[in-house]
Amino acid sequence: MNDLSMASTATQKAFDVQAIRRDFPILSQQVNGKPLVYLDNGASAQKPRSVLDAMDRYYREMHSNVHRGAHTLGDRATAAFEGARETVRSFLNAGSTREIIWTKGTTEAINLVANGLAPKLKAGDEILVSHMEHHANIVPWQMIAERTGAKVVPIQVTPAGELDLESFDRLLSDRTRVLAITHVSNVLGTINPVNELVGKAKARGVITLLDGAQAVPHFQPDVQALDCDFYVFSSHKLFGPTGIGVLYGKAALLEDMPPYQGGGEMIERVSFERTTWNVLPYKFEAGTPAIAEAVGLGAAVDYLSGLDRPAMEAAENALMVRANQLVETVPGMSIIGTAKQKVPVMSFKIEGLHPSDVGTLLDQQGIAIRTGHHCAMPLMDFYGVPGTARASFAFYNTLDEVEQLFTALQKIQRLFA
Ligand code: C6P
Repeated sequence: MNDLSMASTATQKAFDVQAIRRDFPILSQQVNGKPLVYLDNGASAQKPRSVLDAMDRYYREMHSNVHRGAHTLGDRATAAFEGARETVRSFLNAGSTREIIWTKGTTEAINLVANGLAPKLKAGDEILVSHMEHHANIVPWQMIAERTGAKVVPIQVTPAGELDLESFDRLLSDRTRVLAITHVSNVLGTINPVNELVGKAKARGVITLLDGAQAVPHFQPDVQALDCDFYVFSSHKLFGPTGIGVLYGKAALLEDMPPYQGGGEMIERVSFERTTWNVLPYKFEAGTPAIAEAVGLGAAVDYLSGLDRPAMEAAENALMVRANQLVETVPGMSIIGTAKQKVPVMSFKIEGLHPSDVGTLLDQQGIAIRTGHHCAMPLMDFYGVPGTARASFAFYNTLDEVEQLFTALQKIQRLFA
């Protein structure tokens, strides 16, 4: 073991990853006769017992509809639901729970904002995105562009997978109305310099949206310090349940936007002559919400808050360091995305092997990764590949699992490349 990997082992011990793993029941199973090595956290992360228990307890002891019932269960459900909103507000350091809107996930949150901003857009306006966006932060804007005559303009990336800041400076202009950009790339792991981007955009009066789907599982954003107008993420990547996500938006902008969907809950008063909207955040929450899921997300945030965050980030970094060291042990393997600032996400290809075959062969050894275009086709086109294999790590992964991944890749390369 060299100095770096000894330091990595020490970091993992300090973090006590084995104790953490015991909080995640799903991790202790066998898959295809081998202990599960779950390295598909970027697609969806696993849930700690406290999340499962919170949702179970919610259904056993307090389920009812929220904001409606004149009875005790209704009050309990509402308190749990709104308590989760406060937990998320605090996690993001938003100024008010009025600025925390529940959505189905990142995708719905971006669609909501794109639709809400449509009345502000006209022919000739530009919406700046980047070449490394997930489709969820491209397609909704294209749909709005089609409706309004605005144009979606991509900021270039460099071959290393960093945002090309010269391209950004060149493209940010008087025509730019919206900057919608990912905080962290799901394919490359790149952490974008969002403070700088938002600062420059704001100086020109541009509305800013940050896609935090891949950021929040690794670090805690502060939306007031970022000063972005919107910040969005999904619960299921943040160790919470599926079916719920968050839109943070500055109250003044949200007030100014029309509702996204109509129905119950989002109204103040309905008549056939004139219907008026509810106050924030309910104006954007038509229909019965995902109550148990909100409770589960609140429990996930509480779980994360209980961890030693700096130790967690150091442990994740140690996984990435070790993975990078091992790349040269697999002949023909190369990494796509070598930005200086990265979360532990490793997209790779191996000469002579199709990514989907790599995924299938790893699965036979109990190792779960993701393969394909990762809903980032423009980025695949940029690198001239149909897809990549991607191992995405979470704080509950171990150095031993990194070693297992590479031992398996070496074997696959020897037998099949
Ligand atoms: N990326 C991945 O394997 P939803 O599906 O709404 O929860 O999240 C969409 C989304 C938006 N932005 C980014 C940066 C994302 O990574 C994702 C989801 C998963 O990379 C599934 S495609």
